[in-house]
Amino acid sequence: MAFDLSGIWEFKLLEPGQKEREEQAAGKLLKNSLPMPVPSSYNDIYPGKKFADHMGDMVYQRSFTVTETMQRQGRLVLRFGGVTHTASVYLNGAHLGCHKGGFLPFSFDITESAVMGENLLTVYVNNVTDYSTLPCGRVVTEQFPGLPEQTRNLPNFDFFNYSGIMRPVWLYTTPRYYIEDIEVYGRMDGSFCWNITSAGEGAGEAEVRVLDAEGACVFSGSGANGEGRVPGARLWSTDDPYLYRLQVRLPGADGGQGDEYTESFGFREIAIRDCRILLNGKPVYLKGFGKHEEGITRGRGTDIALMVKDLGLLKWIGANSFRTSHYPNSEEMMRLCDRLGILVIDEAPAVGLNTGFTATGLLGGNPKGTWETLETAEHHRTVMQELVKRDKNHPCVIAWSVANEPASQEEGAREYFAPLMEVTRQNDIQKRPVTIVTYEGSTPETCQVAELCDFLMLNRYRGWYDTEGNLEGAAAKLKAELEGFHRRCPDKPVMLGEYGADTIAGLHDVNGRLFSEEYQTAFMRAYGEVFDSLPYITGEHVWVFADFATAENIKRVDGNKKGIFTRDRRPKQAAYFLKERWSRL
Ligand code: GCB
Repeated sequence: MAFDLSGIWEFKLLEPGQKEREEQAAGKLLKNSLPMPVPSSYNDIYPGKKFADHMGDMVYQRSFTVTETMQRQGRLVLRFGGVTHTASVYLNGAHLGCHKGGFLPFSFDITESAVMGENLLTVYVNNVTDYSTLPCGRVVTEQFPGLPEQTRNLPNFDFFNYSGIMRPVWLYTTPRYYIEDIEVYGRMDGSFCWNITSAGEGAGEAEVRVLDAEGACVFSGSGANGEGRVPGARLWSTDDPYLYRLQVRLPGADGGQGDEYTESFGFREIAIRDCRILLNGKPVYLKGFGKHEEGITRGRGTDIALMVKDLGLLKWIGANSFRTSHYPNSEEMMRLCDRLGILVIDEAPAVGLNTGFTATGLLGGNPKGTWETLETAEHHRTVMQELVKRDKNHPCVIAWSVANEPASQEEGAREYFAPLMEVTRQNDIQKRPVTIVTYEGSTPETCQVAELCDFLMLNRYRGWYDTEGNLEGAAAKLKAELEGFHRRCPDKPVMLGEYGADTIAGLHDVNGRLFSEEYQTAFMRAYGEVFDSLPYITGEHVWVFADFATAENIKRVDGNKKGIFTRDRRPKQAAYFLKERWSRL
């Protein structure tokens, strides 16, 4: 049985130090609370800058009912899809545990702590980003004449620090002997392997069946792990995203109720050969975007209508892929991409790992060496494990991105990333390609991590942050850099992870100047011509799918405007250029 705890929860922002006092009363009803939708980012729900930009703790609360029927099932589990960035969870005043990392799921077995009847769930959330969190940020204290000290949390990244209970919360039951995890990998020749982790009181063997899309059984076997074959398996691809389902049944202990779970998967292989990414043995050229998971009102809160719409627009424009920049997207999104045949580069929330810059680019960074300063290594390792664990079975996931734009040119970058690349590969039975998305400061001469990557994903803004307005010069610079990386890593595919220009929808200019729709189109054309002239370029991801909210700063007019679509998903002129280009490629 599963119960969706989405809905209106009680909510309150907390002042520094207040959480510690309030936690003593985690079993009591909140006083002076506001209604708050879950899932949603809390920030844009009520007016007030203090509210939206609140730094620190907040508390969410709701109750739910446990019935005798639910208790009879065996176990009760509470599952959170994502709470940004840390959560501390209480049930009926008892502490269940904490989770750090805002974009990956976690759960608690509440069989013992839940009571029959009404239960009170209280969740303390903290949204601070610093040098120990992913993404990274900085807490700065400032003094102004005659005023008390002010503290602000500056993001080290260029997107609004939306937070709260942003993904669905579920209450579900399992029997006492239950399926904890399923891993399944289908290959091109119709062979597949499975690994089932069971837990709890029981010892029976799992029964395994593979069902095709019509529900016909095409394989049956048994055991916690094994190998099978589906003769003539229909491959999963972008044109024909055919999904099979692995149905797992675990017998009940002592004749009791058994557990059952059905996991979708596809038969498909990803490989890299001769500067190409191969899908089912054939080169695939990646066309698409870096994409934020966000929109008006609910921020980064799960919005299934927006997800379906976005993927519809992605198909409309002729794209076949996107990167979940700069954090894992929701599970609902991954399932949709499986179903629609969209290729995903699945990125960890590791952005801002560079003490030399801040998102505003104005306040100056911390001049100390990044890799001596950051305290993220252990957490980053856990995040990579959690990410692969969550997304391992999705055929849509073709690669992992361990970080976006770290200080990869600084001494210490190789030592920081080598074990993370290793742990990612070790945890993935599919051995998907792994990359680190790098920035302009990390050149063919200075980059410390290129050799660690299976393919190179480069973010470049020639013609925007430098050489602005001069697309001829920008293209020449871009080409020289790409050639430099190819000389350094002649066997690795190279793709653009980001390139783009801020564009105000509706601003037209006969001379195609900066910020106009004409400039964005010309920018895309100039970059496209460079890619077309270099045979080892294996993909182009434009920055960015749609305009999005950022922290307030004078480089951003109401957010980042590099979208090919506006924030309300209307196409800018460049969308038609890309649609035409991508339909040809
Ligand atoms: C980047 C970042 C991305 C920014 C983008 C920009 O390099 O990876 O997060 O939003 O540039 O528009 O400046």
